[in-house]
This record gives sequence, C-alpha cells and structure tokens, in this order.
Amino acid sequence: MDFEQLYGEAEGRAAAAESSRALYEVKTDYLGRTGKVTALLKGMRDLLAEERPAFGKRINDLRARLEAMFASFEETARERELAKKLQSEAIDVTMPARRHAKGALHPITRTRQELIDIFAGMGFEVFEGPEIETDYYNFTALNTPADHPARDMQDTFYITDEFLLRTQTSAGQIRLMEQKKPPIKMLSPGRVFRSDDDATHSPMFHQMEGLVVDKGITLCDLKGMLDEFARTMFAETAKTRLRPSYFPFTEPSVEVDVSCSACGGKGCSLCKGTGWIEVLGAGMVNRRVLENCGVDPDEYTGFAFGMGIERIAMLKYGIGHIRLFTENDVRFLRQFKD
Ligand code: 2NM
Repeated sequence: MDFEQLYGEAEGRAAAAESSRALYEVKTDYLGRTGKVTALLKGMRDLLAEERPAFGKRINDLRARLEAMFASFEETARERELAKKLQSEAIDVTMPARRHAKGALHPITRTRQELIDIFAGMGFEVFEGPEIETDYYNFTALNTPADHPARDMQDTFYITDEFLLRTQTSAGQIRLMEQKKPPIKMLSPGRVFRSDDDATHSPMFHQMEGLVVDKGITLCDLKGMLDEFARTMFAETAKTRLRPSYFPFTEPSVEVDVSCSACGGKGCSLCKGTGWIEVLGAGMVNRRVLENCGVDPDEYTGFAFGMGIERIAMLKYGIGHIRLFTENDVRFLRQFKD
C-alpha cells in the first residue's frame, strides 16, 4: 500500500466533505477502530520481526499527518457552520416592534397608593391587620358598647358569635397599639365589610385609617395634618373644616370637610351649593381606647382618622356610582390610563 496515495485520497475526501458530520465519517474511515490505518497496524502481524519497527514508525507518522490534516479541516468546517448559523439567526434590530397593549391600575389601587404616598411622606408606617377579626378587636376594644347600633347584625357580617368580617381597619390598629409603645404613627389601608348597599355604599369597600399617639398630641396637630393632606390630594388652595360629630372610639369626634375643588368653594352641583365636601371622620382617641391597649391616657394622647378610599376616588375623579369599581367594565377602567 502506497502511504502517499492513501494520504492524498484521505485529503481529497476531507476537502470534499460538506459538513462536520461528513468530515467525521471520512476521519472514522481512516482513523477509526475499523479504519484503514488501524488495518495497516493489524497487518504488521504478517511482517518479519526486523521489519516491524520501521514500518510501525511510518504508520505512526502517517497517522500524525492525517490527524493534523483532519483537525485543520474540522476547524474550517466549524467556522463555516458558525458563520452560517449566525447569519440565519441574525435579528434586524431596526424592524419596528410589535405593539403591546398596556393596562392601567384600578382607580382604587391608584387612589390607595396616592394616599399611602402622602401619609408616608409625613412619616406614617403602613400596617395591615386581618380581614377576619374578633368581636373584641372590632368593637369592644374600640369602646363600642354591646348596645351600640354599629354592632347590629344588620350592619356587621358575623361568622360566629366571636368572629366577624371587620367593619373598620382600626381593629388592626388596636392590635398594634397593644404591642408597640408610643410614639405611634400608623396608616391602615384595607378592605372592610358592612351590610350596606346603594349608589354610594357597597358591602365591601376600602378604608384608610390613620393613628398618631405620643405625648402632647392635640386636635391642632390633627387639623394641621388634614390641611396638608387636602392640599396634596385635592388642590393647592384646599382648606379643611371640622364639624362636631360622634364616634365611640374618639372624644371629641369630628367630621372633616374639604373645600370643593370643582368650584373652589363658591358652590356647585358637586358640593350641592355648600362649597364644602365631607371627606372623612376623625377625633382624639378616646381615653378608654388607650386604656384598653395598655397606654396611659394621662401620659399620652392621640388623634385618629378614617376615610373610605372609594369615596375619595369618587370625589377626585367625579365617579357617580360605587358599583363602577367592581363591574370591571373596560370602558370605565380605560379612563384611568396615565
Ligand atoms: C374614624 C373616625 C375616627 C379611628 C380610631 C382608631 C383607633 F384605633 F385609634 F381607635 N383608628 N381609627 C377613627 C377615628 C376612625 O373613621 C371614620
């Protein structure tokens, strides 16, 4: 067998191979376990002992040359295939992108976030209590006596004699006040439940209650904070007005009106000609509520406030019916894209 002829033939076939795979087959044909070079080695058995070393060396040289030759063709094939793959997978970055439909935050989520941002800016911490509460945290601790109308089965969704769906987020504030010593400055957003249903009331709605307890807190602190809130939430020129009211958990208690941002206080259909809109309830925390939480009312005082997020959103965006928030009509929801 002429080694040069064998090498030439292998090189010719390797050059003609169109892929790494085809090249591998050619290589196996020469250097594989049953290949032509391996066959030459096996043929050495028929040689005379003194001829074997020289012949063996020639085969090894041939094998080394073949291996180098195949390696070089393999390298070229790999480069060629990579270039082809890169070309076929190339992305035209100048092509216009497909349009993505963008959603919008629900107006309640948005209003809730806006309120949290305003109060967080004043140093309030957010605390969310459980939606299923006990009669104690929802009523008793909040100085709501057993014969109070708010306890009536008609207003509250009771689960058992002891458990109920909270009617106000202040239930959770009591839990925190029991655990944490003043100073306290917390904000409690969340769902509340009341058996109530008309254009402005829904059996589930969202509340945002705030509580501040420290030494020397007065109604003036409440009024100042409310003015700041009204200016940020409604209008730079907004003012607040306090009217006497009653809540079992505060004494004194107040209703808070904000000057109508639609007419600037002159009187319009939104404020029904009064120039004022009722926005929230508030007051100085009743000393009996502080006592119930282990806070000494002779050392500490506090103010608290509560508002319906739906009500705030309805005022801010001019929404006429509370049910619009839960109907999920996209024509309504789309209007809140920013
Ligand atoms: C309101 C009105 C007045 C209130 C009271 C408390 C607590 F936990 F300190 F007792 N939290 N929120 C409160 C006071 C809520 O909502 C109309």
